[in-house]
Amino acid sequence: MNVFVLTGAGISAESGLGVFRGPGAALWKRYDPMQLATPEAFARDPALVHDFYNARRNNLIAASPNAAHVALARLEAGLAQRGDDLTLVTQNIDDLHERAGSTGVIHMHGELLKARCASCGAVHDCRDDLSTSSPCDCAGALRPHVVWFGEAPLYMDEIYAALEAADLFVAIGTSGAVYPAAGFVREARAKGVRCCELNLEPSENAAEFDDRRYGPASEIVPSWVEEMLGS
Ligand code: BV8
Ligand code: ZN
Repeated sequence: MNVFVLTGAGISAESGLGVFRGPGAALWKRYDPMQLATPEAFARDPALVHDFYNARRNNLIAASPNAAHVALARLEAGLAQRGDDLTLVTQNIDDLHERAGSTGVIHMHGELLKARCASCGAVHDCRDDLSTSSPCDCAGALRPHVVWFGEAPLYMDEIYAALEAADLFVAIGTSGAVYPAAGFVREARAKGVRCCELNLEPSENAAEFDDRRYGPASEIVPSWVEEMLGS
């Protein structure tokens, strides 16, 4: 059995990381992610965009994975033990899945703890604040290694291959507002794959799901994983 899980900001909400929409979005008092997560914003005011990501990076470093992240790591190990497979694709740029023990996490929107050189394209680990004077070894300027609105998401070939092979599609903590991620459920449905939504409240594409469970991820994801591994 091949399980495809797509996670969004909601799975990290109870770890104290901001969500973009819906309950908890008020966390972004000082910054509007929709305005700042764009190449245009970075070109216009790189220092402000660096501040936005520096604040999130420091918040992430102080945060911890929650029971939902831990449950998905348990699911990966449990499925592998019985010869089944989990593909975990996340829209999130945090490393909480990895810190909870998940491996091979596909970060389609990039990673907050990495920086990319605008000149040579090199990707560096990054746990410190970035600024307009953060040079790469090649002396080029560094930007967050993050996919902004209008930029191409990463690993799309790998993602569509995993979608093609999936027997079960599960979306966790995502509003279904951002494409192409929001379209994955339609790809899965078109192949007759069973689709399940785990969220605090119905997402924009809730109607596309066969099975819908609502509640905080830290509660509904562990119970769903227990069911999956018990089955
Ligand atoms: C692209 C990184 C093309 C930055 C992000 C149709 C097709 C293709 C593109 C488009 C299209 N229509 C529009 C577009 C353009 C755009 C788009 O989708 N715009 C939207 C606003 C309409 N898409 C793009 O620009 C994408 N690029 O398509 O390029 C292309 C292709 C090839 C070649 C060249 C170009 C790129 C989008 C990526 C943008 N970057 N993140 C950063 O993080 O700063 S997206 C950003 O939104 C985050 O990654 C976030 O995760 C993501 C999606 O949001 P969600 O994860 O769903 O989170 P959200 O806050 O929305 O919702 C939270 C959910 O959690 C809610 O449902 C809530 O109920 C739930 N929740 C809250 N608390 C809990 C909870 N659930 C459980 N428990 C809780 N406790
Ligand atoms: Zn460089």
